[in-house]
Amino acid sequence: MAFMMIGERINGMFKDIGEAVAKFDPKPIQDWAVKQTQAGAAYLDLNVGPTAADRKKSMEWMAKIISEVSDVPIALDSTNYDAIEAALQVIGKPGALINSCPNERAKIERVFPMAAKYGAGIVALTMDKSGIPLNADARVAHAMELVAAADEFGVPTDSLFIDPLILPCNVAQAHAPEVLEALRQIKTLCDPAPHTTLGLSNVSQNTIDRSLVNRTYVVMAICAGLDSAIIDVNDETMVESIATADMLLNHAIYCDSYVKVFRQR
Ligand code: THG
Repeated sequence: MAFMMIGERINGMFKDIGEAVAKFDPKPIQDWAVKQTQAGAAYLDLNVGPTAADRKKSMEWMAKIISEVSDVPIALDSTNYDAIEAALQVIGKPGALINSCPNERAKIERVFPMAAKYGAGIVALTMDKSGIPLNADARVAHAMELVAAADEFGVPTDSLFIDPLILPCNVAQAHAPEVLEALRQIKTLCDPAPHTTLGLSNVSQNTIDRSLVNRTYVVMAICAGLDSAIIDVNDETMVESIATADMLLNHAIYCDSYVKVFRQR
């Protein structure tokens, strides 16, 4: 399985996007959609950010203007499921991702049937109301229940992306190896295994060389079974590291231009 990059940049936590959402100015959002598409993103994450006045209206509008400039499917990143459903209706075709759903029954009952109805994938988080566990075993136990829920609601395993949730290494360093172990075990839960994903840039928040921390961890995670991640797709050194890890694991056929081939997929 070739690695899938999910572009992280259309997120209201970035100042330019937050301002564009507030003013309904399409330009910065469409520019980042094109730039990330050209860099090889398989999905574009879309998060209206913490300051959006009307999350439903903002999400619908963003999905519409992004689909005007890019054919890459959208990962709808919100805790507001009515906003996600409105955007799924605007998108009007299968293949989007719902980002995300924790292992909580009421949320599973809202999200999983919606995914089945619209032909969307689900990013499912290994956490519940009590938060994110430290130990790999507890993360895997959540993953197992989420895999069972997908089966229950008719969501194909191929549409399920389990996110074992990486945290910033400067404040939660012990989580990094537990996430790697969880990734290894999640890939053995069922056959075919669910996809795996991470919000990779979380790991490097407030560190001095973010790119170095990101690209080192992503290579370790790919070796453990990570097959997609929400990342800075415009970080060339990271994309090169991902392409090389993928090739060395024999997920992609070697040719001299393998980095270029990876970006063009
Ligand atoms: N799992 C899932 N979805 C997620 C996350 C996750 N979505 C959001 C996030 N985590 C992944 N996306 C980002 C996007 C940006 C940053 C981190 C993760 C980031 N932003 C800069 C910062 O906070 O320092 C903003 C800098 C700026 O303002 O310019 O690091 O884990 N399923």
